[in-house]
Amino acid sequence: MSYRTLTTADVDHFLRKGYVKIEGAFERETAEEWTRTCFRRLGYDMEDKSTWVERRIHMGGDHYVEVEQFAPRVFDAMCDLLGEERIGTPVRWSDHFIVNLGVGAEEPWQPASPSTPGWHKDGDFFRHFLDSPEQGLLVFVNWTDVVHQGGPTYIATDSVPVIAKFLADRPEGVLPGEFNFRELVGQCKEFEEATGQAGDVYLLHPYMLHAASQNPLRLIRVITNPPVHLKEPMRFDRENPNDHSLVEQGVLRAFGVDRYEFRSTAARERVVPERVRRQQQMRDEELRRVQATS
Ligand SMILES: O=C(O)CCC(=O)C(=O)O
Ligand SMILES: [Fe+2]
Repeated sequence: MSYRTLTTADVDHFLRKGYVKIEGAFERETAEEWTRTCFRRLGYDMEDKSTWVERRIHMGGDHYVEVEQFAPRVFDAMCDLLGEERIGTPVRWSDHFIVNLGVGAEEPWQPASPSTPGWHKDGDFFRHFLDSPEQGLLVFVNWTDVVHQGGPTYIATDSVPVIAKFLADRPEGVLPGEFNFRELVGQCKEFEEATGQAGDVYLLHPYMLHAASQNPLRLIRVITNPPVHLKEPMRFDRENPNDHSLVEQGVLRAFGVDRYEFRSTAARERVVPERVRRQQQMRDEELRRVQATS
């Protein structure tokens, strides 16, 4: 198998640990520009913590870039993981920033463990099946440096087999609110911190369990998590097992087989999360603020 950008070691790491990290995917200056815009939108001063009203902010957004132009190596890696012809278009990133300015700074710092609050699999907008096309990859884009004790997202790097088995046992699908994430992460033993520099990008298996972490250093931590979606549901029973994408192979590996037949027994379903309504409201407030200062 030949890949555009991933090395054999990257592929092996993705299959074992469920993610690859692409370092220096875009310029630090660009990341800094986006972060400055983020703060202007919030109405916060980057240099003055007393202006940071909220510690954790999930912003809406309306500025989009094409990943193929913005971060070509990441686009190539996405193609390596999924197959270019299977990726839903457009493949874009936006300024839907997820900001951590000091979550849990007053409490004693806790390393990643099953008792970390907030473990989840992304995808609050659809009924989840083993083969769901809505989330082909989980992505973390670093717009700032992200360091230990500065709010790196915690990841459970042995969660892919746990989620694979959970979803395989539920052909009727699982609504976002129906996962028992505490019980699921309780089966995991390997935890890492998704640290990195501004301009680094993580591409993760869509089943990867992850959780926000504390930021006792009160550093500015800005990321986005734009999903990549697929044109068609995943398949685990392709005629030629070599045609399975690396994401599909990650699932097959969990079952210890070359092929697996999955048939959903309920219709795919979209869910409108409360988050979307909240983000629209926040966006309206930002626009008022930005207009008032320009
Ligand atoms: O803020 C973080 O570190 C994680 C955020 C996250 O996972 C999410 O918003 O889905
Ligand atoms: Fe998430």
